[in-house]
Amino acid sequence: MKTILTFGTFDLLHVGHVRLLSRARELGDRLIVGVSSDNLNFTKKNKYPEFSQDERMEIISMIKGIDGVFLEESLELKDFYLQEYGADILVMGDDWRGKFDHYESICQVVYLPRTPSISTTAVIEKARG
Ligand code: C2G
Repeated sequence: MKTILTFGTFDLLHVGHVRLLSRARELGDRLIVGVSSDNLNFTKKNKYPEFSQDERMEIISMIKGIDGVFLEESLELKDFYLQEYGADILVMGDDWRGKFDHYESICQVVYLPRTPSISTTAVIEKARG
């Protein structure tokens, strides 16, 4: 049984997010997703997501192939989460390439290519007109 862990905000869920999750799921038998908390986002990006952490967790938990969802409250707790959920592979989008290599002492670390030309920011801008 191979467990995959990935992390993200997943605000205004779009096809880039679900493709990443689908490719992550194919690398193992079980996919657990750490959804970044509202406060973690504020710390990282100086703004709160459009959808609350409870809404984002509820949406992610309904996606086919997702076996568990938890709240990621700090970027520095990744080693704790990886051990807590028994991760065999940490999957991140390649915008984070190199940033999590030090977790290779705990599990394999894989960076997957992002889907080009789509982002939450682009969705917001498009909707605003
Ligand atoms: N993603 C993608 N293609 C896009 C947009 C996003 O593959 N066009 C991927 C990202 O690379 C990431 C996941 O979808 O793996 C979630 O993206 P974000 O919500 O932007 O996640 P982020 O804010 O980078 O949070 O602990 C790390 C953070 O929680 C990551």
